[in-house]
Amino acid sequence: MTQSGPRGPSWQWPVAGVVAGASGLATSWFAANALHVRAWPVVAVAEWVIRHTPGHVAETAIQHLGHRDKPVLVSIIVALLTVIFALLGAAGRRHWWVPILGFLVLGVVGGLAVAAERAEGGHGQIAVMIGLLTWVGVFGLITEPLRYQPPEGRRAALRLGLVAAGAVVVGAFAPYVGRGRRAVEQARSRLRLTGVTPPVVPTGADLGLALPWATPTGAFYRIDTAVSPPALDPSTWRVRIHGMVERELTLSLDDLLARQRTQAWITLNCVSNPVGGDLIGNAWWSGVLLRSLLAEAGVKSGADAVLQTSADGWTCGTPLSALQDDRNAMLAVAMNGAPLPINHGFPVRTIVPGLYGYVSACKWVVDLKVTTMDDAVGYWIPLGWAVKGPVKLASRIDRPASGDVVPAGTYTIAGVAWQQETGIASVEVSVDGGAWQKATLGRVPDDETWVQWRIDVPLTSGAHQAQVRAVSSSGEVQTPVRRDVVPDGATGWHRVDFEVS
Ligand SMILES: Nc1nc2c(c(=O)[nH]1)N[C@H]1C(S)=C(S)[C@@H](COP(=O)(O)O)O[C@H]1N2
Ligand SMILES: [Mo]
Repeated sequence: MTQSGPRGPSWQWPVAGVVAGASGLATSWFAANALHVRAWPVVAVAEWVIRHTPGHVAETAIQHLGHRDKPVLVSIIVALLTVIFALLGAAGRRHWWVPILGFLVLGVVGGLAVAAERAEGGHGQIAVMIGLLTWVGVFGLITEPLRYQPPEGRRAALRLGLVAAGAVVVGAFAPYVGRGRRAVEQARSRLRLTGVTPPVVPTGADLGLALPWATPTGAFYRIDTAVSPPALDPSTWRVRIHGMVERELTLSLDDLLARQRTQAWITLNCVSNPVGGDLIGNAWWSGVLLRSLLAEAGVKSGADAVLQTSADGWTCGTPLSALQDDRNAMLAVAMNGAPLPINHGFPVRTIVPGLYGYVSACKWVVDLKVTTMDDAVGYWIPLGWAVKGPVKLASRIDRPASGDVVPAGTYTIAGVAWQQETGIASVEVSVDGGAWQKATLGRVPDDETWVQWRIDVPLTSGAHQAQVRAVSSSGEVQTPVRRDVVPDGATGWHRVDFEVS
């Protein structure tokens, strides 16, 4: 096909570039899932960007995006790539080699980012290669009819359509082919955890008015940086306890299950939870106390922190004191009486009452290094979050919600309050800026969970507002000062505005 001058309808070339590009992204995404490597090249690039973003830029971004910075960044990269693909495709109309060179350069960038990933073997490069081959192959295939003299525009359009549909199907099915994930789901459903009992809600804890006191697993919030969560085989999972210890321990799941079990209701919340937000949940956790595992390993003097690492390379630094005092800090194997769901850290995660998740609740935990606070710098710290993350005193109105219309007469306002490890002494509600009135509290087993509260108030028709504040068992009154979630958790009173008919 020697010829000169532009070929084919001009609009088909950029479209061919985008379709070929999307196909390559889809096959590499598929390959990454099937090979059970976490670092899809686009994710690897996103993580590289996050690691190399100057602190203040990252801070501003996270202030706006909270802990969801990575999905947003991945979307931005995919959008940028789409533009590049279109440009490359358009350039291919005159110079066949430009898109090939462009795809090669993008492939090298992806390959380098994958190589820079911690905790990834050479498998990641296979996904890059498959994506690159798809780009070049698909671009050649769908532009081939355009190279004829005269161009066969209709045949080209047909190929475009078929390939685009194929790419969508491949991309959509990718998360399900993960041979790793499927096998692990099966292993998870076969797992029988002795000594794990189903949750029984303590009498008087659930006032039955708003959200349940015990959060169902399916409704439990999920926060992590994993675009595809690690699928770990429970039979090969190990956790290593090392660093400043007398005896290094490497424990399998069976080793862990052979030890004494502890079970507790514990409320977990995220430092990114805004006032009135729902990044909080209460579950029945079963596992092994960390203080007994640390005692077994023998912590050396001078240590004051544990650097926890998950199978996907995420890290957090936890003060040793929180893992050694009398709270139920544990390596958890079960949530609400069943093995942990993959998304919540299967097969083993850490749960530490009283600390926000970002400094304590390591999912898919594989490594616990006993060390000092200077050394235990976790994932979120260089991105502008505080080194220590004790849970702040907080409360929320769940009933009514802002915008609700409720009937006139006596109405029950209800919600939750929490400060795990410290406990809630009382909760007060103010309607329309009036005096603070004491609410009735639900009963709780101990200080490690949230507390439900309720109060009956007379309401006349019109617009109303209600505010809530909690008083902790140590006498602290919840501050009205509004602070954002960065760097160590939001403060301020939750307020709802509603209508009485
Ligand atoms: N491996 C890993 N563990 C992690 C995180 C993460 O990004 N990766 N996020 C932490 C944060 S910020 C919170 S709030 C909790 C959330 O746990 P959940 O998703 O089970 O609710 O997990 C923590 N553990
Ligand atoms: Mo979090």
